[in-house]
Amino acid sequence: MKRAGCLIWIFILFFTIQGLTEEKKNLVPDGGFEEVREVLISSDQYFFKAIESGVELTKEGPFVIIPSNFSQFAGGCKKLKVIEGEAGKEVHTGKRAILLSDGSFYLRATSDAETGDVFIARFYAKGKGKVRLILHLTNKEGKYYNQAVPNPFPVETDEWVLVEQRLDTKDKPDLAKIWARLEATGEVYIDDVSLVKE
Ligand SMILES: [Ca+2]
Repeated sequence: MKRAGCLIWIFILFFTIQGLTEEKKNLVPDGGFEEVREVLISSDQYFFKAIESGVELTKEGPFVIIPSNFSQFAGGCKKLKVIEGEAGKEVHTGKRAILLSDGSFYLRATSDAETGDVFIARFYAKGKGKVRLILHLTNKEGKYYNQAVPNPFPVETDEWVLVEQRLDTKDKPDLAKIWARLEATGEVYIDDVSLVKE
């Protein structure tokens, strides 16, 4: 009996370790956009200025609703809206997704990296436009020096489709860190973003 119990524990341990090594960490926190940040517009210079410059955000009274994994805009942006709705319809899973239109923003998604690392971005999209996930690359001196940019993925559908993009850094010498941003032209709904190091 004692031996059988021991064997069971060995099996449990074996499969747990195997599970841990197979599951790769999603570098994007809250990739499903389920958590939001309510920002009081009048007391926040950053979003106050964004609205003044014409960015459309989701407003609720004196607040704007920002995805919790938002870091900063990258250049201009027409719309970044938090969408609420039914899974499989307005949103892919959960209760929320985003709508990104003619713009780009950085996610709170960074990682140490070295030249030759391959990153796989996966997310669901629908709408009409083009979408992609781009990596901002920082060298060993901590300076921005290049980007890993996949071809934009064309979206023209009311159904959620899986977008998968491979970002190879073999031709980017001196790489030390990556930082991810989403970019859309047209109007693209996005949900369930994951970025893993292959
Ligand atoms: Ca979601």
